[in-house]
Amino acid sequence: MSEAPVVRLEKEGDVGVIIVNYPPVNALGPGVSEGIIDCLNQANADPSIKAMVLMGDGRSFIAGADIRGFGTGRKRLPIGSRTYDVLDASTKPVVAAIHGYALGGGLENAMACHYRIAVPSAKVGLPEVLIGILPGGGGTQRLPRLAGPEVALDLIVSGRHVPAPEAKQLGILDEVLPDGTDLRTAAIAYARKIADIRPLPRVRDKEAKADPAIFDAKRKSIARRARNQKAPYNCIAAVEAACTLPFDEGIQREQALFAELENADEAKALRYAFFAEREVAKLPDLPADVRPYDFQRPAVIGAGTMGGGIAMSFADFGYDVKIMDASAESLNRGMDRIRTNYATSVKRGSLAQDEMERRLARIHPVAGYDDIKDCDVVVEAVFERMDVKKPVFAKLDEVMGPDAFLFSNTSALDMDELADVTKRPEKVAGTHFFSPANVMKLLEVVRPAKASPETLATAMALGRKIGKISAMAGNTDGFVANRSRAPFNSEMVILLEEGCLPEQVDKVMVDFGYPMGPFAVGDLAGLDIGAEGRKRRAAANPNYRKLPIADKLVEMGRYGQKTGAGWYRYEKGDRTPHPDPEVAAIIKQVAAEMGVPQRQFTDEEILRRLLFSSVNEACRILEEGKAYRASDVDVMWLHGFGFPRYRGGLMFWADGIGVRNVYNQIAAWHQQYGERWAPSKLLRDLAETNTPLREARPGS
Ligand code: T1G
Repeated sequence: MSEAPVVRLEKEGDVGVIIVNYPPVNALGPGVSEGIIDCLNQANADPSIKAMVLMGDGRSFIAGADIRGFGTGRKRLPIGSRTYDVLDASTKPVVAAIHGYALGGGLENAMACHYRIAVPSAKVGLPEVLIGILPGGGGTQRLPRLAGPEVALDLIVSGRHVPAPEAKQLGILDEVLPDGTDLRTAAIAYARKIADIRPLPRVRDKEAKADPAIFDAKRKSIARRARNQKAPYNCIAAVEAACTLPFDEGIQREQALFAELENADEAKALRYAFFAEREVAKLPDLPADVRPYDFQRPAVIGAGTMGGGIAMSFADFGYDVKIMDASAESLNRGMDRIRTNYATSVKRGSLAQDEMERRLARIHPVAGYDDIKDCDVVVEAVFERMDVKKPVFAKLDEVMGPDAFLFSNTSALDMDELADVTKRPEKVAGTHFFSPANVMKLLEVVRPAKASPETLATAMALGRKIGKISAMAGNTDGFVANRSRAPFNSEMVILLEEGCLPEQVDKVMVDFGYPMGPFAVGDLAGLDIGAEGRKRRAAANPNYRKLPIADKLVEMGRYGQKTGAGWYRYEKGDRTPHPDPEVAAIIKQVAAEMGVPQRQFTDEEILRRLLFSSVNEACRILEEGKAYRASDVDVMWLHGFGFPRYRGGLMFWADGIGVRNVYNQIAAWHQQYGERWAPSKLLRDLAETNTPLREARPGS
């Protein structure tokens, strides 16, 4: 049986309904644009049709160009013969009827239509900048004409999705239908209503006028966030062209600016990140029919920084959540911290006061275990020590219903050991949130050996349901994210022994694209926290490479921001890190005691010493089968450690240098520094076959 056409024309009396059917999101895949053009031409040639509707089958209007086609050299329709041009030339009105998403080329097609209507739940946007390009289907020329240059700059440079009601207010939509209206019926009625209106209202015939100063102002306003990137600036230039050039010349300018981006490293990295974030949700070794349990009543144990942030995550996504702590006093402290966090967001303007109240009302502080026994999922977030977590799990096992899932927020503790405290190990998994838990998107799901497929699927789904990106990790010390990061944390201190200063290393990493340097981050998190972990590892492993400089600072009580001094010193009430000559002296003294020869470092060597050490460890993790994919490691680094997204991720970035170059450098440092730089077997094998890191397979 021939496949259903990706685009079809259905006649409803004097209205032609053009329907796109290219699951799952009606991207403009092969044949879709051509299909739309054919149907438009057919309907325009049919005298019995007075008006048309363009809409999508399934869950969405059109979600944009087929991103998989970029960088493949796939032939595109020439300017003048694209859907947008055929819509412009249409002799009959076309109504875009939007549900789900109209994004990128989807919204561009809608803006080339004469009218746009949508259901209230629809979202529209031009998110191309998020994959390192710009709207290449006339969006940079039509949106300024439809909604004004300022709105166009906001939407095109941010890439944000706009809910239908707001899009109506901005002038992008002509109508938002009442809740529950049948879109197709309403669109046909709308088409009949406007069928005879002439001249046809074409967006290209409008004018976009702007104060030229807004473009430089926009460039200044994005400077920090858009560091090392080109796409945001090309977006601004394209919108500027809409306000300074006739439409067709503006289209040519848009194409030229688009062509500069499509095959640039930035776009390749951002496309990779887009698909990596979708791959990470796939659990290849779980039965295909496993379904996550649709939990409804979460509870959080522990109202500290992490527990409070986790409770906020549930409340932010509409869940009523119970939270408890060991004492009423610590519970109240936790609730105060939650209120303060929300109030800060309200003050910053990122959260409305009434929304804050609604979210707060969903967080229910409760006195004890008896108050949570009806919950169906519990996230334990007590102090990061086994002797504290074990009694909590034993108690939960005793109190909670037999079907309740028990998850632990731990960053490194053995989940098998914790699961074995219960009589329901199949219901136990790790859910490692990153601090601050209500902000950081990564949720690392740790799989104990006895966890059931349903438990793992439920933990992964829990992350998605509260706005996180869930990534699966094997139960190994530090799991995947922190274990792959650990060598970076050591190497950065060892560099100091050899002659670097914290501010030099931090500058290298900020210039690379991190929002903050690793030493400044250490001061923020607290140097005493890291010291605990180092002590535990040194006790467990006599060969553990100690970090005397870091230990010295902690011995001196220099914990970072919380003590006014750490790697940097801080003025009272100010979080700005200031290089501290006392730290330089400590470094010099400890290095001299260790007898480490001092030398100068190039920025590139500092960068590679830190990141290659983690690439090597990530290869070990993959070798051991503790992560599914190299791209999963990249997703963790993007969303757990702030790795700059426009570089794709740790492994993607290393591939840009070349797996052989990475291996050879690590092998050389192995000769120079000894075992900590021993190349992993997987890395050696990949180098021998010149196979990109991101094609590495677990256990290979
Ligand atoms: N191209 C190809 N595949 C896509 C796709 C796209 N545009 N959008 C989604 N997919 C796949 C995705 O990989 C996943 O595949 C499945 O669809 C479900 O996606 C000319 C040049 C629409 C908000 O940037 O933002 O138009 O994993 O899991 O959470 O100027 O998908 O199942 O195999 O994300 O419901 C502009 C990108 C393109 C939109 C739905 N458009 N997509 O989210 O589902 S450039 C975009 C999204 C462009 C023009 C320019 C989201 C979504 P698989 P999902 P979702």
